[in-house]
Amino acid sequence: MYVFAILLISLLASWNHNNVLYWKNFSYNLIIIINIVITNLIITFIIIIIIIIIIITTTNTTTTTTIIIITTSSSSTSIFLNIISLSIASIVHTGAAVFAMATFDELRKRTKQMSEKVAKLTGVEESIALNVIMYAKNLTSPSNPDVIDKLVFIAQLCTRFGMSSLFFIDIIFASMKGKSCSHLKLEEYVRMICVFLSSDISVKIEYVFNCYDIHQDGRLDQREAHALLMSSIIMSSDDQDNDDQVKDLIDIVMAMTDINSDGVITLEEFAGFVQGNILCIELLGSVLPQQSYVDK
Ligand SMILES: [Ca+2]
Repeated sequence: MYVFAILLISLLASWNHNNVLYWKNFSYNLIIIINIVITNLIITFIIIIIIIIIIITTTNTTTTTTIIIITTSSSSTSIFLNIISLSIASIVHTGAAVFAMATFDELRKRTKQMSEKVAKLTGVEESIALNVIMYAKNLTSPSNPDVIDKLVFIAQLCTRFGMSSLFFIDIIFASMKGKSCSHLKLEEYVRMICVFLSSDISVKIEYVFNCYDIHQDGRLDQREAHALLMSSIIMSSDDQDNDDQVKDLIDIVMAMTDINSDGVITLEEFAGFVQGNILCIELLGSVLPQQSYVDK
């Protein structure tokens, strides 16, 4: 009964799962069951031998009967306990494996969904997105596998992508994580790297615009342009001189991009300008890595 019960549980666990690990689990349980059967056959054989020896060597009928009863009952108890313990071990193993496989399947499904989503958003191939996910997973901590720590993010952008301005790394981080979230999700980090790898210029334009949009209100105003330009230009020792230079630059930028002259730059205006002047994509500061770092 136990043997069939375990076989049935293992078979049910393996059913509908075209997964080699499920079948490994099933074969593992089969080995346990064969082990139970062989062990108990050997024990039964030994008991029969002992009983035959006792019958042959003992003349006293009462003593013989008593020894047979004691031997048989203790051996039966031992066999019974043996079956029970191995059965429980097998059932627990099957349950744990089924749970682990379910988690494994769920993880694989989530990774696949993420790679599909990111590939669609950034225009990179799904296999590239998948590789980036695998790379990014190495950067997370086991206690928080869906989050990229800010210090890791800074270190990655500095060492892996050759960015040196903490101000710009900070606005990239803020832009990728979004206003409402306190931490950067793995998916957002993956999306950022896929933007770096993407050859779709409109994806890059939207990314740059969102980084520049410090207030995250969908438009660039003169305060944002001022903050960005102050951090990008090489400063002279005279503060008044710097401020005048930045104001002049803002005037130039606004004249080029603010088509309806309402004092703010929308994504459409920014995209319209950059599409015609692709080298000016980072006109307010560097938020994309140099191509040599992306090609590595
Ligand atoms: Ca405008």
